[in-house]
Amino acid sequence: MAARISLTRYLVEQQHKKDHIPAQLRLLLEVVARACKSISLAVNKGALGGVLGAAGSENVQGEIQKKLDIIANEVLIEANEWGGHLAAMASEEMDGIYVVPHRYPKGEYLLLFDPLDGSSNIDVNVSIGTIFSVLRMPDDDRGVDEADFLQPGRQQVAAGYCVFGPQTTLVLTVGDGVALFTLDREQGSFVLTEEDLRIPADTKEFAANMSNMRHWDAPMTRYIEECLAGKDGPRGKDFNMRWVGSMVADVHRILTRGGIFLYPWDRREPNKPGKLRLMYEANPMAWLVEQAGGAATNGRQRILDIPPGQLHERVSVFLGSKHEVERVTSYHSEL
Ligand code: P6P
Repeated sequence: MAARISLTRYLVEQQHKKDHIPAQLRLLLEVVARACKSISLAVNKGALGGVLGAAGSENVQGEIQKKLDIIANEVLIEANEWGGHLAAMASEEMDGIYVVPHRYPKGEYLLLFDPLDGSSNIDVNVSIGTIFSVLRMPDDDRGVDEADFLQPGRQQVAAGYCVFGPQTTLVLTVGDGVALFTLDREQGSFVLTEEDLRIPADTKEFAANMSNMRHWDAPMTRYIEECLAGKDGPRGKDFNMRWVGSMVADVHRILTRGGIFLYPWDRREPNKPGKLRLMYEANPMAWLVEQAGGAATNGRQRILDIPPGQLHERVSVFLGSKHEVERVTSYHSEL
């Protein structure tokens, strides 16, 4: 049996390979992975840990916070604030940025996260996860503020997610492909189980919340109707549909076997470009997908090129198998 490569060894080897990961970034990623292990333990306790149900508060998005949303957010803050690798953090669960307190050393990185994506699935034991994105602090000495976070996704230096499902898996890119690690609970460490995930350019599987169909605009409706028409329709093949309601679970399936994930603008809230958040959901997932040979757009442009206007802004998301993303994007440009 091949030697089991731990996350630590993988990161050290990436660090030595063309000096690809500075030591501070390696430390950051190991700390985030350790925090994900702690979150996984809390998630796995479920009702036995008293962590299910609502927390009795709302987040900046106006969404009901679950107890585990807050627990996961606190775990990530406490794990990362003292190490000297970060200047600040931003989270779906916090209105403003969290600047590393003066009592701790500051580093050159910014960490953004959705601490527990898919919260609506927590109480029904369906896969959920943590999504994270790492940016570098701009080179200036004016201190850190929200504006430092507003960098396009192509500026990321690392991105990943952890799925808390039948296995606990960590998926990570530092710009050299996409690696998959599976948590070995006996060892208590993440072990490399796939070192170069690739998304097939074609697929027969789409992920969309079909209950929103009557609210979609024409390009999205056209794309889905053609899929539904199957082999007798313009696509000449039958499609399957999957929708977990957790972006991490749907994206993990796509990174593992291909597919296209679609969460478009819809007319229920016409002033919002979409439901998903650019900075800590779409950007990290878009980079992972591109690093695995897929594509990610907002229907008009590459997600990673979108200049952020605000920390919690939303975006339409079409990501996955390259040829399918190109097709649905071309339908938008025909408008
Ligand atoms: P809907 C979870 O709340 C989330 O942000 C993503 O993880 C998921 O893909 C999407 O929303 C599900 O949205 O409208 O189907 O509940």
